[in-house]
Amino acid sequence: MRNRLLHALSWAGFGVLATLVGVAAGHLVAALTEPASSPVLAVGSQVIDLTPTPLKEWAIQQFGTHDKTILVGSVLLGVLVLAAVAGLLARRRFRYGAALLVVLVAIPAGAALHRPGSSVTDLLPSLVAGVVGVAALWWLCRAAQPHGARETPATGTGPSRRGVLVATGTLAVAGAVMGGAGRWITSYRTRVTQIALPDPSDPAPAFPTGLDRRVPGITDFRTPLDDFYRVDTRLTLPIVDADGWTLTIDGDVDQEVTFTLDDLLAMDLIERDITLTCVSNEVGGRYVGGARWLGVPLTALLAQAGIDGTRADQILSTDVDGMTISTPLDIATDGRDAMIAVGMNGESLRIEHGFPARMVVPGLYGFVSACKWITRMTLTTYADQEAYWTKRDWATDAPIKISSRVDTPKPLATIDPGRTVIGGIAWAQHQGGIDKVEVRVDDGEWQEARLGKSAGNDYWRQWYLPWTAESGQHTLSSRAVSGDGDPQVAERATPFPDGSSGIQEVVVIVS
Ligand SMILES: Nc1nc2c(c(=O)[nH]1)N[C@H]1C(S)=C(S)[C@@H](COP(=O)(O)O)O[C@H]1N2
Ligand SMILES: [Mo]
Repeated sequence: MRNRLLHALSWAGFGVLATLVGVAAGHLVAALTEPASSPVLAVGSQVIDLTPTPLKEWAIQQFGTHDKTILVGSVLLGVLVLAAVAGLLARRRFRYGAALLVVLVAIPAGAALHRPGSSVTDLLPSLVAGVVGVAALWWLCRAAQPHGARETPATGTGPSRRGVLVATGTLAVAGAVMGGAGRWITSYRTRVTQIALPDPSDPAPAFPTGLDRRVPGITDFRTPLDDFYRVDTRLTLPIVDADGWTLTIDGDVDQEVTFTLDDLLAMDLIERDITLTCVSNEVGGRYVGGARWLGVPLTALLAQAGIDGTRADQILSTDVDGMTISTPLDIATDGRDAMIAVGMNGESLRIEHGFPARMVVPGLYGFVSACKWITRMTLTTYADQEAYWTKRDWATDAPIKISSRVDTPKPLATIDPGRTVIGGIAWAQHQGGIDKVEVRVDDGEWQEARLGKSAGNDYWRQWYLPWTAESGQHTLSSRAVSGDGDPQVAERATPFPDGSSGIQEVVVIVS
């Protein structure tokens, strides 16, 4: 009985091993061609695109930046369960198992073809995965049933233990090598590339000193690139060649124009401090970051295409892979510092932040303004064309809501009684910046916090309040008022469809 179970398990294992080797081979081929077409990633991306918005929001809230790891892990787990079944089928008849594997690869093949901007060559990784997987399964079957026996006797040592060991060992090593090589090649191809950035013709003023040192635990006044949040629909970074990259403006314009990166770098550049915020940020969340951006004013580019007579009400931006983001044209051209950015904190953009160029529009959430890896801006109407998130029922007009966050003490921290500091950050981009922040301990009065220096109306502001902590459990809250005089809205709202609101409550233990 026990022997039988072990036997069945080892066949399930054959299916899993054969599939893993196939997936690794597919991953390697994808790394050399188009990383996003790797079997598991292609399926994962398809899942992202098909997931209903509420479920996606739930996953982002639940797993934060790990949501993608968990997604890929779940897809892989599902594949491996089916792979085990394929192994069990192969024990009866190799053909059955092989057939299931072929069905299994058809899914990523379809998904890879379904990606925007995909080509037939994107089928290659899935094809290779299928061929290698089936071949590996065949080898394992042969090793386990050298005489073509369909059913091995439940007793006895089983045929060719050595053959099985050689096959499993070789396949495991081959799988690991191919998988590792695929990873390495992908990370090599998406490594940081620096382009020489010219000086801005319109530089930002000297950056004020923040409270970074004075208030331990407070958010850096300028977010280091390594810490800057990243939100996008991608599972892999795109491979963009700066030399071949172009940005085209088309649609309802006087004339279509196309810029190379050198064209952009030769134009007058502005430098601005702007705080980016994601609509998926919950009150108190981490999807917000402040940086110094270098770029070409959007209006300078639009002027070259000519938009005076346009009937367009949106700019539909398209990225290297065909992903689309809409931006209200009137807001983008109302005089604010909207730009096509090529630099961030004095460096060229990191790949994850849109290398070589992206849009930045102060005051609008990223999903309606901050298209990364941008290649096209189409002047069109909301009635005519829908962007990725518009199709998923998100708002099209989405100004960033005034918000504040307690950085220190951390939620559920245990701190010593006595003198300490409550500190954090608040933002009201393009609404006059932050004028006032108030802090409340438990049910006490709202007390006015001290503000750090201002880096402009489009940038967040640090704040702190000295506090004498008494033993017990306490709830800390903050609320902000914008320079335009509007208060942070206390009424709770979820991120969907146009951004969260509410007052954060941080519980700490003083003992
Ligand atoms: N091409 C592309 N651009 C994109 C996205 C995306 O998924 N694809 N996500 C947007 C969202 S939702 C946000 S909040 C910002 C985040 O920019 P960051 O990752 O540089 O912080 O990028 C925006 N630009
Ligand atoms: Mo976002």
